[in-house]
Amino acid sequence: MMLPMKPVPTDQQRALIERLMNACGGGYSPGTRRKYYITGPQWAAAYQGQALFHAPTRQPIGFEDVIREYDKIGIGHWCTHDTDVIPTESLGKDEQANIVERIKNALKEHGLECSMVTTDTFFHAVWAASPAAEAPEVRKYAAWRLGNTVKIGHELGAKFAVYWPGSLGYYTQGAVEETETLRWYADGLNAACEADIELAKKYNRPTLKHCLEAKPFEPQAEILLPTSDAMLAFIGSGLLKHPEMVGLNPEYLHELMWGGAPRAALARALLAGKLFHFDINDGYRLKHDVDIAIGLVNPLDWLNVLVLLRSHKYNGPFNLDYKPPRTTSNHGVFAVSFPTAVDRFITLWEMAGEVISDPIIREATDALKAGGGPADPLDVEAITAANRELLTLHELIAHRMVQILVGQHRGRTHSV
Ligand code: GLT
Ligand code: MN
Ligand code: MN
Repeated sequence: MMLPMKPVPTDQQRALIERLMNACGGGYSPGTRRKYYITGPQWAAAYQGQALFHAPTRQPIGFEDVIREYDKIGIGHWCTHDTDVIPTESLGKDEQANIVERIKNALKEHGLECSMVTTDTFFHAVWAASPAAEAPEVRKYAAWRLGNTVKIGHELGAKFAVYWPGSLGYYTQGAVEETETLRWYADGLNAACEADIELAKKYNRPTLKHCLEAKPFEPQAEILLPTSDAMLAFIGSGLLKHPEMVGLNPEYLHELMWGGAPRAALARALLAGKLFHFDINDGYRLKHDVDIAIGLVNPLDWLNVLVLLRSHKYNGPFNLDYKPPRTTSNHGVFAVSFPTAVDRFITLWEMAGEVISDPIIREATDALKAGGGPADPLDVEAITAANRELLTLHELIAHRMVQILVGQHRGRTHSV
């Protein structure tokens, strides 16, 4: 009979975590991790576990510590909201310049690059009626905030600006006229693009890639741009002055949340030439934004997503936009959450390469595309019969992908 384990004294708990992490194996070196365009958000590492209904479980942590820990792990890029690092009341003031200088130094010291900047247009009370509110002063302030973030982006060497519209929507219908609000939202993006064109000249840099991020259910009851497809339509609506500067930052979970297939959403963005940036995480359909780390819920779906992106040579950032669970400690965030998330991404990326070159999948796919060659191309029965056996390959391909996912393609079999 197994004896129950003795309580683990607090001063031995970190050592236990380290020992079990080592026992897990399968980790990559920081050097290997840095070869991937993986970006680490300030807000993900600094998240204290204070989801709705929850008190924080972790201590606050500043950007200097986050950048240092990302360096140790081998996460080569960092990104931030304006107010993750600069207090709202200091934006645009001398303190902003001082903080930007400190960020530059920390990035330089640790050999990280700032990949992306984003404006927080959801937390402060000023955004209660959205950044595209009726009051012109709110919209003017929003336009200023977006331009100020673009400026910070240029100063830090970023290539991307992300826009999650946050509270663009409503709780009760009728007060908001949707077409008017969307026009106002477009005005904000136009102001950001125009500011960018000027700033890019001043700093002698290319303009940023401006990426819209959709989320279907939060933080309003109804969202005006709830999906990546809605955003594609918005980019093509004629409201944007520089639609060529604007693309998408889809988030895996945000597409899954509304019941979509993330891989199909990404495919539509690829076809439109708008897949600029990608937030990687995991979670469940038709639930709130749980932001679980990549591959912990849907590894097979993730493998499929990466097959699509690898085969289309997507070369933008993979942004670790997830929230370490509130059961994880401050130590655990950097000892377990981030290294394991990065390593699952790399493993799945490598597996996607195996799927693409797998001789069985390749032959099966080629055979499906060759078809059965019916004698009479207008005879519906003959066409159906010619493909009847071949179509079994759909299921065989799915089986093969699971084999690759669990390592059975390398001869691993399971016995009781
Ligand atoms: C917020 C949202 C994320 C976005 C961030 C960028 S803010 O945490 O839930 O999905 O990517 O603004
Ligand atoms: Mn996101
Ligand atoms: Mn999310």
